[in-house]
Amino acid sequence: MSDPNYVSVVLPCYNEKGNIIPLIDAIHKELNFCLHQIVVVDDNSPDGTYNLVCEKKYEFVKTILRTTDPSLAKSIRKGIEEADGNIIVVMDSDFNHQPYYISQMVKNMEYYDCVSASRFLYGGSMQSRFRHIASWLFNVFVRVLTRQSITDSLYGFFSIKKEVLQKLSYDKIFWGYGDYCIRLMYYLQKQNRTILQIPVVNGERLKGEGNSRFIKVFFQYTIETFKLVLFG
Ligand SMILES: Nc1nc2c(ncn2[C@@H]2O[C@H](COP(=O)(O)OP(=O)(O)OP(=O)(O)O)[C@@H](O)[C@H]2O)c(=O)[nH]1
Ligand SMILES: [Mg+2]
Repeated sequence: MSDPNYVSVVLPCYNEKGNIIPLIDAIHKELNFCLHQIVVVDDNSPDGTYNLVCEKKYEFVKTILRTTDPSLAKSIRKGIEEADGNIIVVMDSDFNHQPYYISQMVKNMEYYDCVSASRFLYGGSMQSRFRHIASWLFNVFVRVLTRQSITDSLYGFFSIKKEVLQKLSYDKIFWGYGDYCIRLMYYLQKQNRTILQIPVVNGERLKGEGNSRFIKVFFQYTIETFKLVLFG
């Protein structure tokens, strides 16, 4: 804990057996300039993701198996709580969030409380035109409603100081799916935290199937954004 650059990368995963090992290796390589740890939080994936990671016996990987109450956001919370680092990186486990960006995120933590990846800054992008436009529009909606300025509150790829996270109420943020990120960015901006946004290109999922709940989650995210603004 005393090293100012001890980075914990939290990887929530569900059925990512084809992605998790190449991702761990890529992150380990990317962070070779600093002390780091990877925290894998698996929601009891039927495809054996958890055992696959355990079998590797990486000394820099902490593995957490959740067996009740599956939830992306609750997995991330668990990973944060179990992380030993003072800088936390949160990212997906399927290469949609590219490991290439982690080092510039971590290096900028010297100057900022949080570094947030954005697909909607000049230089950022996403392959699917439909998802790109829908996510952009939704982010505009969030900005108008909250009167805040982060350009991508949905992406869920960021680094943050643990001490900054600890000043927030985890119970108010970490539940549900990707909507936790809207709440996290909202409360960080309310506390006037310094946030650097960096443009990122969304990566291709390496293996397996992602979730196809795109329309459904947007409906849920809309309700959650209204609740956030109305009731804090
Ligand atoms: N622990 C945990 N992880 C989850 C859960 N659902 C999804 N994940 C992980 O969260 C990340 C994002 O989920 P995806 O299914 O890739 O969602 P997506 O990126 O919108 O979908 P694709 O574009 O199709 O990849 C991935 O790393 C998943 O493995 C869950 O219920 N629990
Ligand atoms: Mg994905």
